[in-house]
Amino acid sequence: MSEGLYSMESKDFDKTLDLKKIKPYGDTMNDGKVQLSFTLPVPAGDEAVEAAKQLLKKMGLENPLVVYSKELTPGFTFVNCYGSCSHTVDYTTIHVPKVESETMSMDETDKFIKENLGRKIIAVGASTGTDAHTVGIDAIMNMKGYAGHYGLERYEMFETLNMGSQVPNEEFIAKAIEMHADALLVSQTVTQKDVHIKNMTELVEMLEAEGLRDKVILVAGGPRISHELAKELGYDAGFGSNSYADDVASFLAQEMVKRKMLTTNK
Ligand code: B12
Repeated sequence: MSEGLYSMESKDFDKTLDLKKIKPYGDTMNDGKVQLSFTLPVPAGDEAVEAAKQLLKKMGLENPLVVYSKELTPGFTFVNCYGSCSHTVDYTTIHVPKVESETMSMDETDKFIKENLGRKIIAVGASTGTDAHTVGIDAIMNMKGYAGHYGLERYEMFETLNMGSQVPNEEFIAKAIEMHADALLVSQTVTQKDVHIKNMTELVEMLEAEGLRDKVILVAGGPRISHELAKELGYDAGFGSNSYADDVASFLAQEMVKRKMLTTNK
C-alpha cells in the first residue's frame, strides 16, 4: 500500500482512495459532482442561465449545468445546478479539535460523580445576551431532554438552573455567584453580525474581572458553535449540533475530577 493511500485507520474508507486528494462523489468515484442552488437578482431567461453557468465556472465547477430555473418574483431567478468540482483537499492533514471526554450514559455519569467527586455538580445555563432561542439550552437541561437523551435536570448528581433566554451576562454571573455554580452553560444561536462572538467574549471578560473565570467550567453550545471557536474565545469546551446532555454531563464530570473540584465554590 503506498504512502498516503488509505492511511487512515477506519475500516469505512474506500481502500482505493487517495486520501491526500479527496473531492465530492456523485455517481463515479472522483467525478467531483455537486449540486447547488441560488437566486440571481435578474429576470428569468437564457441570460440568467448563462450567468449562473459562468458563476459556477468561477467557483471551480466544470461542466456547469442548470437543470431548473424559475423567476420567484419579478427580477429574481432561482436556479438549481450541477457541476464537477475541480478542487481537492488533503484529508490526511485535517485536524479538528474535539472535546476530550468519553461520553457516558446518565447512570454511568451519576455513578462516576458519586464515586469521584462525592457531591452534586451545580450548573447554571442560559441563552445569553439578546438571543431569544431557548430550544437548544432546553434540550441540554430540561428534565424530558431531547431526542431520547434526558437533560441535566434528570440527573441525580446535578443541581441545575435554566434561566431561559435573553439573559444579560450581568444577571447570569449574579445567579452563578448566588448558586455557587461549578459550571456555566451558555447557549448561542444567533450569529448574525457576529453578535455571539461579542456576547461570549464579554462574558469571559466579566468573569475574569470578577476573579471567577478559573473557578468555573465555562461551556458554550449552539448550532454554529464549535469546540475550536469556544476555546479561541476563552471557554473550556464548545458543543455544536447533535450534541446531547450525556456529552455535556460526561465532560463536566470528567473535567471536575481532573481539576479536583471536590469542594463547592461557597
Ligand atoms: C425555533 C426558531 C426560532 C423561535 C425560537 C423559539 C424558542 N423558544 O427558542 C423564534 C420564532 C422565537 C425565533 C426567533 C428568531 N430567530 Co430563529 N430559528 C428557529 C429555528 C427554526 C429552530 C431553532 C431550534 O429550535 N433548533 C432546535 C435545537 C434543539 O437545536 P440547537 O439550538 O442547534 O441546539 C442543539 C445544539 O446546538 C446544542 N446546543 C445548543 N445550545 C447549547 C448550549 C450548551 C451549553 C450546549 C452544551 C449545547 C447546546 O445542543 C442542542 C441539542 O443538540 C431556526 C432554524 C433551524 N431550522 O434551525 C431559526 C434560526 C436559528 N433563527 C434565526 C433568526 C435570525 C431569528 C431571529 C433573529 C429572526 C428575527 N429577525 O427576528 C429571531 C431571534 C431574535 C432574537 N433576539 O434572538 C436564524 C439564525 C441565523 C443566524 N445564524 O444568526 C435561524 C437559523 C433561521 C434562519 N435560517 O435564518 N427563532
